[in-house]
Amino acid sequence: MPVLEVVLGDLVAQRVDAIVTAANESLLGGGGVDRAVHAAAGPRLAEAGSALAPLDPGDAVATPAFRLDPPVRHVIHTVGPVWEGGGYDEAAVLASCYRRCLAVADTLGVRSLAVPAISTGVYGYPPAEAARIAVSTLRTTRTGVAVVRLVAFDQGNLELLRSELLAQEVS
Ligand code: AR6
Repeated sequence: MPVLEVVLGDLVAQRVDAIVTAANESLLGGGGVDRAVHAAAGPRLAEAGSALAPLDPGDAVATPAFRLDPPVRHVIHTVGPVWEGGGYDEAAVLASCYRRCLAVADTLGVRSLAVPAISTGVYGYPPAEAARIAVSTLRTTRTGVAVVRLVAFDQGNLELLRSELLAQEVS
């Protein structure tokens, strides 16, 4: 089980072995965090991603990190669920994203991984519920990844993730 950390900041600035991007099925890049990751990694990221597309919601795949600064060596692309009210298995798909990211990270020998709050931007997932799923899934999944850093991009997500971490640690 990994140690979980929560920080406020830019995913692309994290000094870890691999970062997770919240992609769409084309893996060609898009808005939000995916835009920042593709901008930093350069155009070969979209080339490598599109060769692996389409990627189903809930799944994850890895590419090299291209122009991202070391120590980041891999980008793990995952496709979160689009929030449609909660009746379309969104929670299971979101949990699957986090589990699959860890499984892919394991195949690469990744020890430190930074993840954004998948689906809480363009895809509209309610952030409190998304934070609960992120923390509960990551803290209970068996993995060789030693540290997972949850990167919040705004104060609201930071507080939600922190309180989930506290609540679930004592439960
Ligand atoms: N670092 C960390 N977190 C960030 C950053 C950043 N640089 N930028 C945004 N966030 P989103 P989604 C946060 O929309 O909801 C794209 O077009 C953001 O505040 O990036 O899964 C893809 O190509 C939010 O909390 O991803 C897909 O089409 C979180 O990252 C679609 O958006 C996720 O927001 C995926 O939507």
